[in-house]
Amino acid sequence: MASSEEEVTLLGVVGSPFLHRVQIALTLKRVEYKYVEDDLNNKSDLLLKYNPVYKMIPVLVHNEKPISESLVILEYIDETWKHNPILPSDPYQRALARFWAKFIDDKCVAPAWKSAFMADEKAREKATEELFEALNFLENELKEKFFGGEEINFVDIAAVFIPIIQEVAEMQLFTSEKFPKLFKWSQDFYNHPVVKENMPPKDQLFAYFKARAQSLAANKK
Ligand SMILES: N[C@@H](CCC(=O)N[C@@H](CS)C(=O)NCC(=O)O)C(=O)O
Repeated sequence: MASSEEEVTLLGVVGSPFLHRVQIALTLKRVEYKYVEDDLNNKSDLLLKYNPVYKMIPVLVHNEKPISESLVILEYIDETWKHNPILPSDPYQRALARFWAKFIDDKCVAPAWKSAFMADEKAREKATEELFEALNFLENELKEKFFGGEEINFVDIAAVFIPIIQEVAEMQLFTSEKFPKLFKWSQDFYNHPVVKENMPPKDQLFAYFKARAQSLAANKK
């Protein structure tokens, strides 16, 4: 638990998988925090002040000190509130967890988004090809119920956008025939009580993705 002298504030936009990563970690650690919803079409002064470099949510503000970038925030949370660890204690296993979380950001996030929401069919097919190539690695990495073993860890939390997009996209990202282990993981992870507690209702998730897709398409014109 965060002590009563600690002030923890989280800036976000409900529906953003990057925000939900941080919320899942805070819930796992049972850290109480104040949530502040931002508006990406009209960013708050607070967001611009706390993340002037990327101007992106999520931002965690701990006792007035801002931290940005969801994976960096997860590591900060794990080092600050040490109970219920989300990174393994063994240095090699920690390095591997960081490797796969970075791989998810570098190789899976953009193709998954494009494969689910791009209007152009050719671009969508290309993205799906890239995504499947990347997901194949994750499928082979899944040896137990979760990437973290019997409990969810850093890599599971990083991969939260997979079940989210499976949930909201008209066409699922992939089937159980294509990636059986990942498919089961996606369902188990989404139904984990801590994850469930932090997931907005489907219509709210859907509204977020629809608005983001429209705003990204408008910015490209
Ligand atoms: N690498 C960042 C990505 C965060 C991100 O993409 N945030 C989006 C919302 S999902 C955002 O704030 N976008 C603001 C903008 O595009 O202007 C992280 O892991 O925190």
